[in-house]
Order: sequence, then structure tokens, then C-alpha cells
Amino acid sequence: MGDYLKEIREKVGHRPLVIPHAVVMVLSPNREILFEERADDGYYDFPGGGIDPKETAEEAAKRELYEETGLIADSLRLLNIYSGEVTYYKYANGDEIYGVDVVYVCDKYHGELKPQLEEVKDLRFFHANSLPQKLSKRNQAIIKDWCMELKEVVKKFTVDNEILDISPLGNGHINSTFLVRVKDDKDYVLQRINTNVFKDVDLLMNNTHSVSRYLRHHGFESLKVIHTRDDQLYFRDDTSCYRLYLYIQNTICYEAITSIDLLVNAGKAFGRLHKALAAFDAKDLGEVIPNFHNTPKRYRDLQEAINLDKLNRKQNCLKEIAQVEQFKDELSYVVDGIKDGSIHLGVTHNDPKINNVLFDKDSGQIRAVIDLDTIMPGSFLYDVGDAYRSLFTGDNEDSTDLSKLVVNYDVFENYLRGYLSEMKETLSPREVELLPFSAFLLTIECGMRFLEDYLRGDVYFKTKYEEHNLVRARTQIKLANEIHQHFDELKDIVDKLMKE
Ligand code: ADP
Ligand code: GN1
Ligand code: MG
Repeated sequence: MGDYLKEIREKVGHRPLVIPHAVVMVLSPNREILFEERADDGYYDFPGGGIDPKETAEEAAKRELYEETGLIADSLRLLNIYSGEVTYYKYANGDEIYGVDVVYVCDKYHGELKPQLEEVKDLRFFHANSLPQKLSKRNQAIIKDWCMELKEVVKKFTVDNEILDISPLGNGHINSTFLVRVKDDKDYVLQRINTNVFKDVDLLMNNTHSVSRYLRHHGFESLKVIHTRDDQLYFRDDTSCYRLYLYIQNTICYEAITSIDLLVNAGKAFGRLHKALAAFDAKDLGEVIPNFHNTPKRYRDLQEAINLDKLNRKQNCLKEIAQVEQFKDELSYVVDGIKDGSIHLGVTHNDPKINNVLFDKDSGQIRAVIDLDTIMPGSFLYDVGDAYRSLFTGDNEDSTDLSKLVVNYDVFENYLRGYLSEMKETLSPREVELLPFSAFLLTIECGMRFLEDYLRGDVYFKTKYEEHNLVRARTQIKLANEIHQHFDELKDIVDKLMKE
């Protein structure tokens, strides 16, 4: 608190004051938003503070930004001014305020991020789809207005009706996803494509567009790409690439599944997808992320990150590195099988995580498999294995209680029952043999990927806190160990289902 305010507080105590503030929303080049975790009450706030006498709002914004974060703003743009009820705040020390808050957006700045220790516990950039929970009403309103600025982007697409609302949607780890509500028409999904992950956006969009169109022509509900006004599959501005889909209405998306029917249906959906795509000409598909599920290559990438140890984080994960190490000779079974022909090279989804499947809100039936970004030539085992990784993980991907990461035999059996009902005749003997192993392989691979990203400084997956990727690596490595110890039980289930 500045001296000016301190003096006033000494005279009036805690009673509500109307105070002008200058606030700055700092954006990273990836459009992540800078928040400070307040040292007093743990709420997440934008840098900013009270405007001093004689100071302009803009001067105060720059001063506060520098004091609290060490950053120097090169330019500020006014987002909005907030006042009234929405700005009410009661500080941990009991002081009450109503603000008149002048909020700027800053995407050009320099300097090194350094939190001011008395007021700021932590400083971090957050993605729109993984914002901190503890946000004041005013900060929620600021985010809402900032999302609404995407209106200009939506207008580049063939959408004619008035845009009512734009808000973050879902929990994806890669793209930034927004629900766009429109007057008297269907909703849309706007995505800012993560070009750090998807370097070739033309190739990405051609894949997504051609696969989704193919699936729709073969009777499946699928993503519908909305074209731009100049008939492109995506819109590119100075910094970002955006695409627009129709929102698939009346659906629900789960982070974890409990009902048996949903499981059988999910397995069936991926079996059907594999079958449907068997006739799709794979030469029409580009390899969006080369070596995406090449586990031995993932292992080598991890070794490289360990050797570089760019941020000195290796010391925090020696145990996890050693755990991965013990499996290094088993990582090439699937790539070897593809090479020697004992395993098919099909067209696969490659990211069959359960939140990439939409279920009908009323009937619970599968409606659509979404997130078609990684559709590429691959092994069926990649999808089966990764589906298990995601199902066994449930909503514990971020859990620090590792005892929750266990093999669930009912999940294994019922998903596979659905999958095999479509694919039993197609799978080769080696593929059937490796079904339990695939669950292990994709889980350890995912653990290695989180660990690699932790060591490289969180450059791939969106994170919410410093050790997020390490926590995720731990859950996956624990689960991989569990699966590895229960191959016999899982094999018995496969044998039983193959005889059904
Ligand atoms: P990411 O690659 O970041 O995982 P997704 O394409 O999976 O991005 O989208 C993130 C989330 O947004 C999904 O898990 C789902 O909840 C929701 N979503 C995406 N597209 C649609 C759509 N067309 N209809 C309904 N919900 C969608
Ligand atoms: C990512 O995009 P999303 O959240 O559906 C990742 C998957 C990982 C998963 C782990 C393109 O999936 O490969 O298994 O996180 N997708 C990409 O949760 O890398
Ligand atoms: Mg997704």
C-alpha cells in the first residue's frame, strides 16, 4: 500500500473507500495471462494498485507493474474501466474498498520477472483454459471482457449473427479453446491453435478437415470446420492462428468415466473409428507431429533433456528418472512390430483421452470423437493403450496421492469388450498379445513426456504451477509401474474376451 493510502487508512480505519486503481493484464507471446498470487489471502490478482496524487492512471499502471513484477511496459492498451459492486474487495487485513479500476492490456514489455516479495507470493502466466480458481469478481469480469475481444477474430469467419458471449471451454492441455454463443443460432468453438506444438498449420487443418469430412460422410458425427470469409480453413493474424468449429450441441465431456455402458461405448467408438479410417487413404494425411508415439525416440528426447538440465531441475526428479530407466529395454516393442510387419500401420487418433470424446447429455451414448489434431498413421495399440492410460488416470492426473493410481480391471475389461466388438477380426496375434502391454507403454511414454517438459522448462504442456509437469510425470510413472505388475491378470481378461 502506498503512503498516501496508508495515511488515509490511519484516519478512517477499515471502512469501505472508493479508490482509483490502475491494473495491468500482461500477456505472454502465447497469450497466457500473468497473475500474481497474493501473499495475504492466496487470491490471484493482476499487477496493479492505487493511483497516487498527481499521477495519471497510465503512469500508475507502469509503476505498479514494475514494482510488483520487475517488468517494464513498452505499451499499454485500455481494456475497460470497472466500478461499483463488481470491484468490492475485502482485504485479509479487514480493509474494504470499492474500486474505480482502469485496466490496461500489455503485450509489449521487457525486463525480468521478479516478484515483489512482501505482496506477491508467486508470479505465473496462466492459459485461458487453466485459470486459477481463486479470482475476485472483478478479475472474472476482466477475463470475460478480454475473451470478448476475440469477437473480432470470430467475425473473420462466416458467422453473421450477433455474438453474445465468448468464454473459455474445457481442459485441453494444448490449444486455447473458447465457447462462442451467438444470437438465434448454434454455438461455436473458437480455438487458438498452439503453433508451438503444431508448426505446420496448413497441414494440421487439411488433416482435420479431410478426416472430419470423411467421417461425416460415413455416418459419424464429427467436427465441422467453419471457413473464413475468404474461404480458408483457419485465420492467421500477426501473432496467432485461429479455427472455428460448430459446437457439438447437447453433449457432455468427462475427465473420468464411471459407468460401464459409457466404457463399452467408448471402446466401440474407437474400434469403429479405426475400422472407418481403414479405408481412408493415409497418403492424404501429413505427419503433424513426427514420431508422436515413437516411444524409444521419446526416451532419447528425455535423455537429451536430462543431459541439458536447462533449469537445474534434474536434482528434483532423480527418482523418477531412475524409475523410467528400468523399463528402457521394453520401449521398442511396438515400433519394432510395425517395422517387421507383425503390427499394422493404420490411421489412428493418437490422443484418445476421455475428454476428447463427447457423450450425449440425455442418452449417454457416444456422439463424437473430437480433437482430431493428431490423426496420423500409427498403431491401433497407441489408441488402445492411451485410452487406458487416460481411463486409469481418471481425474487424478494432477494428484499427489499416488495410491489412487491403480489398475481397474473392470475398466480394462469393458472398454476392451467394446473395442473388440469392432476390431477382433482385424487385430494381428502380436497386437492381441500386446494389448495389456500397450496400456503400460503409453502410460510410461506420457510420464516421460511430462518429465521431459518439466526438465525443459514447461514449454509444451500448459501448466498451473511450478512443479505441475513433475506431479503429472509422477502419476503416470506410478500407474505404468502398476500396470506392469499386473500383466498376468490383464492377459487373462484379453484371453476371456477373445473367446467371447
Ligand atoms: P486440446 O487439443 O487443447 O485438448 P480440444 O480440441 O480437445 O483441445 O478441445 C478442448 C475441449 O473443448 C474438449 O475437451 C471439449 O471439452 C471442448 N470442445 C472442443 N471442441 C468441441 C466441439 N466441437 N463441441 C463441443 N465441445 C468441444
Ligand atoms: C495432451 O490435448 P490434450 O489435452 O487432449 C497431449 C496428449 C497427452 C495428454 C496428457 C497433442 O492431450 O498426447 O497424452 O495431453 N496431446 C498432444 O494429458 O500432445
Ligand atoms: Mg483435447
